[in-house]
Amino acid sequence: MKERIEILEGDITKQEVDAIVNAANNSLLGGGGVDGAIHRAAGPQLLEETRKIGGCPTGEARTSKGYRLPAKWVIHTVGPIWRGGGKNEDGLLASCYRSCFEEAKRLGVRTIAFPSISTGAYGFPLERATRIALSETRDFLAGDASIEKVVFVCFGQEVLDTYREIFAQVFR
Ligand code: AR6
Repeated sequence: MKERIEILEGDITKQEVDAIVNAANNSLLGGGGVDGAIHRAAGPQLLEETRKIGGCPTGEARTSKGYRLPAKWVIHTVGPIWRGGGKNEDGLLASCYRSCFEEAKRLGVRTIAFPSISTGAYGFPLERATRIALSETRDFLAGDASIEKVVFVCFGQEVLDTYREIFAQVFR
């Protein structure tokens, strides 16, 4: 199963995969961070489509086309804002990953790339978020044969180092 996971440093908008995941907000109308980068790279048609979708609750996912991106699909998910850990942040973040995998399966996606959801503007502690990302992925892949590759696109060295370290623990 390990072989179906790739961890790399880079820009998610450049990934040649079937679907990329966006760390969006409840409005789905764009923002900063990876959301801003995805909207810029996809072009204005993405916003036209997400406006029609009309928002997304925290912990869920909604799909649009990728427009000018190499990826065919963008799966928009809304991670929790970190409020100290007592507001079900862990459960909501796990739900984001599960919802994205369900969307991917429904769409027949074989390759999917994730950013580090909630760990930028939303302030979720990086190690804790990474453990959730990788264990949800392990649990999903254990029961699924349709997804061939899951790529974790790490923005910067700290994120890359953290993913490598937690990967070694989760896939021991
Ligand atoms: N490719 C991959 N990862 C990236 C990229 C990129 N091009 N750009 C940034 N990251 P954030 P959040 C990393 O803040 O915490 C937006 O305004 C970034 O370094 O993008 O879920 C939305 O509209 C970090 O590691 O998402 C929401 O309002 C990770 O992506 C809010 O931010 C997530 O950081 C969502 O906050």
